[in-house]
Amino acid sequence: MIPTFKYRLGLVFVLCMQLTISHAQKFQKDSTNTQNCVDCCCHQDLAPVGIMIGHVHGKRQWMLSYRMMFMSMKGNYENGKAITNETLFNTYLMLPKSMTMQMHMLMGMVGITDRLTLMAMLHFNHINMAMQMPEISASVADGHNHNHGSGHDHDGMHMQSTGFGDTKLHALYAICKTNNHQLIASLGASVPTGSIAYHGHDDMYADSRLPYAMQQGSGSVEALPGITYLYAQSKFSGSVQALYTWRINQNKIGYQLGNESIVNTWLAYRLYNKWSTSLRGEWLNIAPIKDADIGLYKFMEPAANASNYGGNIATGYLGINFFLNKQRLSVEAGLPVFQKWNGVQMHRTFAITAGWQFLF
Ligand SMILES: [Cu+2]
Repeated sequence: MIPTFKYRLGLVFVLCMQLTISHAQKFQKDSTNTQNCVDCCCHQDLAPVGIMIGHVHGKRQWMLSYRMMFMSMKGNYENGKAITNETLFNTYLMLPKSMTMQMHMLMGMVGITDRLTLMAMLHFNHINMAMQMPEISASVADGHNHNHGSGHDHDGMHMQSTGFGDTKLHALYAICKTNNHQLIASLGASVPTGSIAYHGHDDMYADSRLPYAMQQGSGSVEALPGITYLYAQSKFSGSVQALYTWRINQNKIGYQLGNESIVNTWLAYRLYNKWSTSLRGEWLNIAPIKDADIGLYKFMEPAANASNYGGNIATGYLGINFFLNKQRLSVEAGLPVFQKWNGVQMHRTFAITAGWQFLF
């Protein structure tokens, strides 16, 4: 199953690239002059706010943006099927109840030339996971006592981490750029500024690192190649995009988060002068974790087990943009339409991103 799936993944990637290139080549002929895109894509950027790489700038054109993303997860599933707590407590000491993730992203963008744009992005995250224990362990002194004093109210147990995530730097180059079309090759690097050594508090992982999902960074240097095709006119806009996160090295704790592939496609339409709306489909594949954090007891809870990571999710999004001179306010909400994760994991329930963007 796995090689076939990877083969299909590769095929989609190549097809996507081929399609965008051939489509863009058709219009390359029109691009006798590479005009600034002031009036077609940047100034009136119809792209949904969840899209991080969407366009290149004209020379010396700056952009500053802030985004806040909220994501929630719930329930326990094994390879896509719901699984009862009773079954899971045979293997794990604790179980997650729900998880929320809040990400704040600050981004700066500048056109170096009419074709080359540089971009930097800072992340600040707050991750929270609510936990549950089997009913009995509050009253019975069981065999696997793990740093718990007795008499805690386990209902309110949770773990959380807050801090800066990894910093991403991107170079975007327009292979083709006309009034209406952009074909952008992008290459980014992720600098591992986010902590991978967050410890727990109180009675949750008090003397140990929190599990992988609770850490702020990957700890690895990442290469972020991508290709984006953008069609933009004043009333209508659309895009196809393929992005990859290649985690190059094992981090200093001794594991390596899985590589990620994203295929994005969106359409946007201007409703009135100041409003636009968008529809987006996103497919995300995350590869499993390589090796493990040996400081974690893997039967503590599913997130502490490195084999419970990675999988696939397809998400549908609906977005709104509001334009005010050179500023843009946006919201985009997403619901998963399909998800299947490796091992035991929670399912994503919804995601919402709000953002402000300023062009100068
Ligand atoms: Cu921009």
